[in-house]
Order: sequence, then structure tokens, then C-alpha cells
Amino acid sequence: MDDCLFCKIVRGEVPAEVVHTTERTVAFRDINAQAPTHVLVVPRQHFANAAELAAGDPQASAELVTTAAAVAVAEGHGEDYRLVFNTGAGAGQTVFHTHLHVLAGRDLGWPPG
Ligand code: IU
Repeated sequence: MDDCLFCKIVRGEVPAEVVHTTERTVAFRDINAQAPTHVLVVPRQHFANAAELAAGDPQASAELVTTAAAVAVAEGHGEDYRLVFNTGAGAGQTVFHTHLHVLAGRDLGWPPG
């Protein structure tokens, strides 16, 4: 996708603080962190949301979660972290390239806002 921001980050055309990469995923820090650790894990291939990724590339979908877990461990939060997929504008999705939020390092309230 030529005009997709996260595709550009994956290709290295837009700078980001990348913290972890795998064959199918790239993990980078969110520019508007909502917790001491706030990392986004994205598939290298473009899909609009989590369900489309799971249907189109189940292996990459699983790798998103295992990458997120590895990031949490690397940041010292392997026991307590939150994973979030916002799906659809009404649920707060603003970038339509699948991304898994990894949040950790503070008390995380429930229910979320
Ligand atoms: P959302 O679930 O689609 O709302 O998450 C998009 C996230 O992408 C959000 O937390 C932004 O702060 C983040 N982000 C970013 O890290 N870098 C950017 O250049 C832009 C958004 I635009």
C-alpha cells in the first residue's frame, strides 16, 4: 500500500523506533505512548484489521502475538501486559493497517475507556 503509514514504517521510508523484528512482523514504539511501554506490532504485509489478518495470514497473526509477548519480556513486563486491537473507527482505530498495541508498566484499569 503506497500511502499506508505503517507500510512505510515497515519499508523503512518513515522513521520509527523499532524494538523487535521477525520474518513477518515489525514492532516499534507508539509516538503517543499511553504507558511506560507502548509498542505497536504490525505485520509486514498490509491487512486492514486483526480479523482480515487472521483470515489472510494465520501464521502472521500468531506471530503478532508471540512478538508482542517477546517485547513485553524484553521490556521487563513479561507477567503483566495488555494487548489491544482496535477495530473500526467507532472502536478507536485510526490507522488501517493491522496493529497490536502492547501496553505495560503501569496499573491498567478495567474496563478500558
Ligand atoms: P489505533 O488503534 O489505530 O488508534 O492506533 C494507532 C496508533 O498509532 C496510535 O496509538 C498512534 O499514537 C500511533 N501512531 C504512531 O505510533 N505513529 C504515527 O506516525 C501515527 C500514529 I499517525
